[in-house]
Amino acid sequence: MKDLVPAAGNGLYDRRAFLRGGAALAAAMTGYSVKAETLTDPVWSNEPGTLVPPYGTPSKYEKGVVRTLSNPDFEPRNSHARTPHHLLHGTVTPNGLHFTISHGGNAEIDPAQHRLAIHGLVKRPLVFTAEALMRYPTVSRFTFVECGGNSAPMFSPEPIQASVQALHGLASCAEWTGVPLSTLLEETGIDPKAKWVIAEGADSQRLSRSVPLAKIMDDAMVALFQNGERVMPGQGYPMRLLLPGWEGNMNVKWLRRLELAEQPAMSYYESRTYSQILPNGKAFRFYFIQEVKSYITRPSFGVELKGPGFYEISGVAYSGNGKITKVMVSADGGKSWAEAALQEPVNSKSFTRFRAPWEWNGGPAVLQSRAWDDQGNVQPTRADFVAKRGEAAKVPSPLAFPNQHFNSITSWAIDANGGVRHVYA
Ligand SMILES: Nc1nc2c(c(=O)[nH]1)N[C@H]1C(S)=C(S)[C@@H](COP(=O)(O)O)O[C@H]1N2
Ligand SMILES: [Mo]
Repeated sequence: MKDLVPAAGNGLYDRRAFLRGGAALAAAMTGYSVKAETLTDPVWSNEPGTLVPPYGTPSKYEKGVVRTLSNPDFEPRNSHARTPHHLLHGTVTPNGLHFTISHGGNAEIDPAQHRLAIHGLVKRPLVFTAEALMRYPTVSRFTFVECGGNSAPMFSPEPIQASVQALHGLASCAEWTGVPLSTLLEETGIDPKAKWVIAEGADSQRLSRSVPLAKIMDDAMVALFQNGERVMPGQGYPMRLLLPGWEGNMNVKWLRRLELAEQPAMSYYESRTYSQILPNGKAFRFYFIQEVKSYITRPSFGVELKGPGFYEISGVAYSGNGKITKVMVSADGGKSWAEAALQEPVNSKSFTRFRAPWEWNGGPAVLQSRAWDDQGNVQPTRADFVAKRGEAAKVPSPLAFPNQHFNSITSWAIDANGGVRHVYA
């Protein structure tokens, strides 16, 4: 096993073991295949298969891979669904498992009736149908959407024993295709007085948020497609505003109106729900960016170890500021760190999959990940984060956020049986 070079304490190997591949990893993996036995034909090899449906769904054996719902009885109120990160892999969230927050339920929109108006401080106000938008040049890009309230359970003074889905399930990543807003605003023309764009949805909430014009011109799009198919009802069918890397709430779904204005609207969601009241009584408004974050998805709570030996530690990292440049992984609660391998391509403002080779010796271990982005940001340690932003039970600092924009480290403690507990380390 000479190619397996230790990179940090408690069994972490150099990530280049994955690149060297072959011999070293094969040696480390010995013993994980099933025992040699006579291979027989199972029943499915002797019968015709089932018919191919027009729209495919996952295997019936994957029934457990579903979102968790905040409103399982479908009462007439808001409704949230969380992505099962611990049961997924790679970097793309399947459409049926994309997290969803719909404050007034999903609007059911007939695309032929839907209109998007662009007006206010423009030279020519315009109204578009979905069909008209399809005639414009489109762009595709991967990006994550994350609710500002994602990871809120991490503010608890005691670590909550729950899966990555429960802790961090309000973030997902997809390939979005649509029309850049800069294209549409070139056509409407922009009055030089315009500084903000107020976006409004067609749902019963008429959710509206104010977005700086500079962001709209930079990389905002009216998204029409999600992972190749039309945007899902829960993601805003037939069209949504997509603001890569910015707070989920601003990505207005069922988008029907964009008004260019000199001032922000101070709408309900920007001045109340998604404004944090600080201990000094002031509101922290317009917290736009979802900052650099990462978490290990396997092993994790509910994804346990089956005996000592070799494991791939794996998780997702992302930053609303740009690309992930580095992820470090620890197996000893942050005493020592090894650099993880990043799966190419690493896309800006997108999920990035990281992996680290690890040999569990059966003893105590605390697994952590920590991410860096290309704008020089680093994911804060829990101690730093709590000192700056507070923790529900502690006397908070003047910058304390009661329950939003948590981006510190998640720690998984492995017990002697391979069980995984959520700890603060
Ligand atoms: N019109 C409208 N847009 C909306 C919402 C909504 O309820 N109505 N929810 C917002 C919130 S709080 C978030 S976090 C994101 C979630 O996007 P998703 O449901 O597509 O994951 O959509 C935002 N856009
Ligand atoms: Mo949200």
